[in-house]
Amino acid sequence: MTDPDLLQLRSDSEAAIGRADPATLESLRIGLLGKAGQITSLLKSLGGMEPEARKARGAEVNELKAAVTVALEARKAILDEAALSLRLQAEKIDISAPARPEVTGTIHPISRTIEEITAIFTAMGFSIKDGPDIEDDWYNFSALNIPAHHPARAMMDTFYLQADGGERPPVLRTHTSPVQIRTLLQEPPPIRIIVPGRTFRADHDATHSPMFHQTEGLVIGKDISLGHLKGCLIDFLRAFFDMPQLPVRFRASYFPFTEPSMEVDIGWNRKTGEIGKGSDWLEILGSGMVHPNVLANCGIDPREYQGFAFGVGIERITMLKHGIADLRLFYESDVRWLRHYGFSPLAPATLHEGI
Ligand code: 2NM
Repeated sequence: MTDPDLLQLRSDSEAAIGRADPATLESLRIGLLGKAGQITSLLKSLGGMEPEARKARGAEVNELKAAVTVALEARKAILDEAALSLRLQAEKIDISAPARPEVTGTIHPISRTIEEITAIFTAMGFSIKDGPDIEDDWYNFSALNIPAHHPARAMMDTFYLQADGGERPPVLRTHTSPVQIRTLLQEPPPIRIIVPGRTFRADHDATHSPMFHQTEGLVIGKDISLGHLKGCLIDFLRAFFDMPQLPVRFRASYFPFTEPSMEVDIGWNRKTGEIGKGSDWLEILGSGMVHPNVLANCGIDPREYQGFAFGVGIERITMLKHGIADLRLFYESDVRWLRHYGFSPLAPATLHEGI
């Protein structure tokens, strides 16, 4: 480059660029290389020149343009780098700072029991199902072989909802069995499910709550026997109470939806409340072979398929396992009670492997 004007422009530009902040840098770029920029105008002026002169002048102006472009890019890189390190500095995390005191919650004992029950049964190959809290009369009673005059349907036991004129009055489910019915209607056997969930009965005292929790189970296949029922429930109870030798007894009983039906008792000491010791028996769950009428109501041929079902009250077995005296405390949301009986969210369920 020989033209002193171009040399001057180059050194002035380079000096200004070298000091520029981001905004100034941009206006310098526009002033030099923008549509009406100085260097752009110089390039445009080449058009009116003689070929010889244009060639020499063009080389000079292009050299100027290249030098200014390099200077602009170099300055931009420096400014970007500075902005980044400023940001990194501002966003720096002091990993040596002491932790803020955390307020950790606890797992409610009901949730914990449901987790444990599902852990045990999923290890045995069961799947988990759920369904609506609001059912209708057919799913909750009729399909389960509970006839119209059965006392379980009485106004006293069941929360009936306003009927919309249809044939089937809506009710809050009194057990989770409607989900078993829905499954029997939807899926071909073999079936192996448990259904944990909320259930409702019009009943309220120290041992009954209008809302409580159940887990019911259902196994259907071509050759499921009472032996399977016994083995399954003995394994479950021994895993749940963490006692490989827990005494378990099956006692004949009656449910409309099973035949034969059996109440299941575990050994305990009535005086001390200790489970697994002593010579007394404590009723813990209900079970039986699914009644042929129930299978037929769901379109399954009872001559081809059979199976067993059972139901356990979550609150009840939670109270027994942890020595909780009053059912009502489960629902009071008293933080002191929850701190005492709740479980750490990080403590793993103890029974994942069954027994
Ligand atoms: C119990 C006791 C015995 C039961 C039966 C059924 C169904 F849908 F398969 F018929 N579900 N649950 C059952 C059987 C429930 O609870 C104490």
